[in-house]
Amino acid sequence: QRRIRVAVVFGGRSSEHEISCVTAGSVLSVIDHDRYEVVPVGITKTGNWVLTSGDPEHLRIEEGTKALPEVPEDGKGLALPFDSAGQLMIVDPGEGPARLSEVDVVLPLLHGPFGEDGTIQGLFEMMGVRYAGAGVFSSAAAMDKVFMKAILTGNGIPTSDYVAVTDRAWRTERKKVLDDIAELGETVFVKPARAGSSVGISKVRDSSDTDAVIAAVEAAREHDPKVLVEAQVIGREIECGVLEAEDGGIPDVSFPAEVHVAEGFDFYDFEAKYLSTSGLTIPAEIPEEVTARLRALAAEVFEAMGCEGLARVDFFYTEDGGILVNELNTMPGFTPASAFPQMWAATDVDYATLVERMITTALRRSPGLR
Ligand code: G1L
Repeated sequence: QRRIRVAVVFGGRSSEHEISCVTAGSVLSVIDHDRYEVVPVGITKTGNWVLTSGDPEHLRIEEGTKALPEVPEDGKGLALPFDSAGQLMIVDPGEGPARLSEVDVVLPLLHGPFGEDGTIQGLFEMMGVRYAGAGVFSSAAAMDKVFMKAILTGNGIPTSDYVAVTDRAWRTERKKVLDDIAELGETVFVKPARAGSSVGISKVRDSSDTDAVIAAVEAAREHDPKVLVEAQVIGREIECGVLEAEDGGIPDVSFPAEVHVAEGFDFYDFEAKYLSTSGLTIPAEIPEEVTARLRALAAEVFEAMGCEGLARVDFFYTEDGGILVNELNTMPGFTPASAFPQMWAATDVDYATLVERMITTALRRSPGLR
């Protein structure tokens, strides 16, 4: 009986290449090698797909030098042609052609554009290969803050007031757009609609200051022609981890975490940002009744957005007891120190079990039917 073949795809052209490698190292160190045959597929910083080392020793921060891992450019090159049947092939010059479509399941551990925005998910759909996590539409909708707002509000899920600024509206009806933005209240946040990280975001303290709003919208438009302007919410930042249920029932939701954003820091070093749990309180110190409402709402968000596998839902909890959905992340930080695995650890699901669940829930699907 052959082992289940799992391709772990990591690295990539994004600025988060290194954290993707560290994440792959963590996943590969807990995966059950008796049950799974791992195919480590690296994407180099220049975008080449290579069969690379899956040794966790090569995928961690070097002690002493603190050098970050990356996918080496000189790895065994893999060409990615389509064969005559339209199947994408990985050609390994050393060991003959191997098809990525012949793996049983893919774990895409990639950040940002072409990783968590539905594009690589579309590639896997075309190849007829199962993959962990959200599908094409959910991934794309979660990456686009304007579409996400529409889906949440359409499902009666509370979220902050906002104005979507399309390229066309900005060019042809700017006065109306500026009036709508001023209606949002004094302080607003201006963000590119689609952006993995926090680039292009500005805070405008007086939304009736047209020059300041125009400058902020133009700054966001450097990253995306579509911009989202949100009313400021004053509240505590609380998040929950969600897992697709194993029995097809309501999604499972972890205990919540409170995130304490350290003020006065513009820059975190890599370890502080990704590998430390210091900014988290788990479980969040909030009333039991609030915890129950958050967990129910997190499951609703997961279902409204059509998520699969896993997601992290971020909320604001306001002074007056209100709860608003802030963000949805279909590929949350996933090292053992990240919030998502930490919240599950506090809910009695350990890291190795999480990885196992990502594989088994993905294997249960019929490719093409989502
Ligand atoms: F495959 C899983 F398990 F669904 C999965 C995929 C991706 C879990 C978590 C992530 N997250 C990441 O890959 C990342 C946040 C480290 C991207 Cl750099």
